[in-house]
Amino acid sequence: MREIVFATNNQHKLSEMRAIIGDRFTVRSLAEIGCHEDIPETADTLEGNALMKARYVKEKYGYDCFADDTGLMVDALGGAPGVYSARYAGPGHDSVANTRLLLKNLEGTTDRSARFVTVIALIMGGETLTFEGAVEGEILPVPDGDGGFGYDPVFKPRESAVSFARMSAEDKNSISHRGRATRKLIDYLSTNSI
Ligand code: ITT
Repeated sequence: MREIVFATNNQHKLSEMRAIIGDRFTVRSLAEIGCHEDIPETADTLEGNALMKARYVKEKYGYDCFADDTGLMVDALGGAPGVYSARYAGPGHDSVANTRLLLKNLEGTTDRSARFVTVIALIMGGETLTFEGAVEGEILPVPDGDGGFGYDPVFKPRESAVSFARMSAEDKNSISHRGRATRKLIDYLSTNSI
């Protein structure tokens, strides 16, 4: 089986990615290659951060790999939290605090439109490529459901009657930002040997 490393410290992302990629490739985690540190992501774009994470693993560990950076862009907040989605409520990755702050900042707002965007950076051989996926939707007034992760309980995709947190993993992956970006990655990997 062909193998590729996914440069993420987020176990939810890893599970989603493995489910989307299925048995086409073996997706190896950072733990499996002995990388246990927090990889810096200090760029001011999703693409910049995805490239930073993938390059870190390639340069320090030597593996071909890919990384994903994801942001939730809310129109009424001028695109925030965007690239700062992971630390919207301050340092750390506390999704409950991030979500609470998001809902507070949207109190009284009628325009709830938003989109999730994922950029995947792939470093393979001498090549560096990026793939993007997005899903349009809206921010619900209160969290709904306990599946998924991160902002899923407050994000309802336009083509769904319920939040990502109420959808099966399969249904989320079929329309999500990550699913869409990953299918472009799969197309590329399938036609270019790894
Ligand atoms: P890595 O950088 O280690 O991959 P991370 O959790 O820091 O993991 P991101 O910076 O890409 O990942 O994530 C930005 C934030 O968006 C973070 O708070 C996530 O919980 C959230 N997020 C990412 N993908 C999501 C999804 O599919 N559904 C809901 N929230 C998501």
